[in-house]
Formats: sequence, structure tokens, C-alpha cells
Amino acid sequence: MYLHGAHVTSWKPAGGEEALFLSSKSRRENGRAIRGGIPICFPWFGDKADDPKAPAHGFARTKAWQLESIAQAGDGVTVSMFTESDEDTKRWWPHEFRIVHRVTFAPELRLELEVTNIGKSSLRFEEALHSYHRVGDVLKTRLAGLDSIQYIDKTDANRKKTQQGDIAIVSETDRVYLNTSGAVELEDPVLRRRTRVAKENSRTTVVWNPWVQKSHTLSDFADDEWMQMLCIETSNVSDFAVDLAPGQRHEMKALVRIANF
Ligand code: TA6
Repeated sequence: MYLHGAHVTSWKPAGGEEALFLSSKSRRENGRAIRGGIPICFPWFGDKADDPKAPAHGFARTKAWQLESIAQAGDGVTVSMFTESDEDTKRWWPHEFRIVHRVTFAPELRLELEVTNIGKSSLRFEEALHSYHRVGDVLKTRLAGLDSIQYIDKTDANRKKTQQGDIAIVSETDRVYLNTSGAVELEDPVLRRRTRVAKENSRTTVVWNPWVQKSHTLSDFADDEWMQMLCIETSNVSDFAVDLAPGQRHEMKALVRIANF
């Protein structure tokens, strides 16, 4: 886990294999997000609606966070990092906030993203734990848990559609599943494992795979790496952005468990 963006890049449950995908082309540079692991998107998701010059997915993933604590937690370790508003953040987003990323590395991975409005005016934000799950061959995976859920298809002019059955990746996939609080389960017959992602205080789930074409446009991503990853993003975006009054706090949680078969 890096202070650069409070970014988790690896979790390997005891006796198991690496759960997260990290690009061989990812670059550790100031102002640049790590490609892979779990980037934090905050306080907006994707492009900033009213400012095309603003950094995609907000500034949290390229900001230097501070270490708050490291503590033993049962059969795991909890690492807590935080950052707050400053002159830089206010250039893009005129609000006072404190954000904490609390991660417990244990037989399961627990992620808690806590946002507090420390200002005098209310604020609205979007957030996502933009997790890159490592898979054996994305073409052979199936993602369950979003059947009959409405989604925004960002590869088709943001048209709203309804999911039928499990998700199979057969082309570029960039979808925002709306008003869903349920867990999802990723079946991976090549790595012979099932990854379950449960969540709290999250009303959207984003599913992303860049496929062939888009992979070529990403300078920090190798051309064939799209086969080894699937992003499943615990989030509150689009119509489900979060409103916080002064002094209020919001905590989104994700819990990742892997079962081998
Ligand atoms: O979460 C999916 C998405 O919003 C896609 O639209 C794609 O752009 C992806 O994020 C990666 O974004 P990035 O800014 O990290 O290249």
C-alpha cells in the first residue's frame, strides 16, 4: 500500500495467489496514478462534468497521503492513511474535507473509505474503489450478482440497459450498475477461484475491461494485459453521488473474499 494515493497494489491471502492485477507498465510518478491495484477515485468519477481540464477520476489517487496508523487486527493488519483539503485540492474543488482509507490485510481484504465534511458548507462527491482483479483469462470468467440491474453503458453513448444473467466479457466493457447494494461473485476457472466482493453504503458497481483497442491507447498498460484483469468498482457515482452536510461523515466499505476450487 503506497502513500501515493493510499493505493493498495497487492494482497495475497495466506496460502493463496496474488488477488490484484498490477500492470507491468505502471509508472510511479508524481501526478500519475498507479495502473492496477486499487486506485481511489474521489471526489469525482471519470471526467469532471464542469471542467474538462480536471484530472480524470479526481485528485485523490495522485495525492501524497499521510500514514495515520498500522495496527494488528485479529489475524490481520490494519493500515490507515488520510489526506485533507489544501490549496491544491481547492483549485479543482472548493470544499473542506478529510478522507481516510483504512485497509485490513487478512484472510479477507477489508477496505473502508471514510469522508468527513470539515467545512461550513455542504458538499457532494463521487467515490470509487477502482479495484483491478487479477484473472487467468478474462474471456473465461463470469461475474454474477448483477442480473436484472439497470446500467449505464459508457461504450454505447451512456445508454441505459438492463443486465440479463451473469456478465461475460466479450468486448470493451465500461458499465455503471445503478442502485445496487448486493455482493458480486467473479468465477475464474483458469485460476480455479471465486472472488466475492460484498459492500456497504455503496449504491453503484462499475465493471470495466478495456479490451483490445482501448488497451493500445493506455501508455501504462501492455497491449495484451486486458486478458489478465477485470475492474469491479465499489462506488457511489452518477445519480448516487453522496451529499454531506458540514460535520457529517460517510463510510463506504468493501469486503473481498477468495475461495479456491
Ligand atoms: O472505471 C472505468 C473507467 O472510468 C473507464 O472509463 C476507463 O477510463 C477507466 O476508468 C480507467 O481510467 P483511467 O483514468 O485510470 O485511465
